[in-house]
Amino acid sequence: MKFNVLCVIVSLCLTVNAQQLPLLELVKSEHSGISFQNMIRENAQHNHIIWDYAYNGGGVAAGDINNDGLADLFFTGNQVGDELYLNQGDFKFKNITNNLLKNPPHSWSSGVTMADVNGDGWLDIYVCRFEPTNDTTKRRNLLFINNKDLTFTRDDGGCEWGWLVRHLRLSFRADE
Ligand SMILES: [Ca+2]
Ligand SMILES: [Ca+2]
Repeated sequence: MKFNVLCVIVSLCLTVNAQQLPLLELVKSEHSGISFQNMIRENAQHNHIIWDYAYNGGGVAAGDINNDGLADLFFTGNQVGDELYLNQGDFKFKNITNNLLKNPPHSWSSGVTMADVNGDGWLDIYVCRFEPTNDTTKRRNLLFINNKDLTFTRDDGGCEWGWLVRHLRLSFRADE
C-alpha cells in the first residue's frame, strides 16, 4: 500500500513538472538560420531495393570550433552537400560552409565526428563517406584540420576509405 501511494505521488510530481517544463522546444529555421535538409531522391543507383543504406540518414556533430563557448553544428548530407554552421548565440546560426573548403568533394556523407586530433586545443572535423561505387575516391573519409580562424585545411594523410557510418580512430603513437 505504501509503495502504491509513493508511486502515485511520484507520478503526480512528474506530471506537474512535465506540464511546467517542456522537455524539448521547437526552434524554427526562420529563427535559427539552419536550412539544411537531407533530402533523398531515389534513382537507379540510390534506392532502398538495391542499396540498404539509402535511408540510413546523414549525421550531425556539435562542437565548439572557435572556442567561444557556443556549440557549432556540422551536418552531413547524403545526396546534398555537407553544411557547417557557426553558433552566434540565442539559437541563431550562420552558415559558414564555404570556410570549410572552396569546393568540398561531394559524395555520400554518412556521419561526422568533431575531435581535436592534433592536440592543439581546436576541434577538427572527421567526415565518414560511402557510395555504392568502385570509385574509392568517393568513399574516402575526410579530415579537416582547424586553422583557428574559422577555416579548415583538408588532410588526407590519415583517412581511410570504406563503408563507414561513423568512425574516429586516434593514434597515440608519435610516429603515426
Ligand atoms: Ca563556437
Ligand atoms: Ca585541432
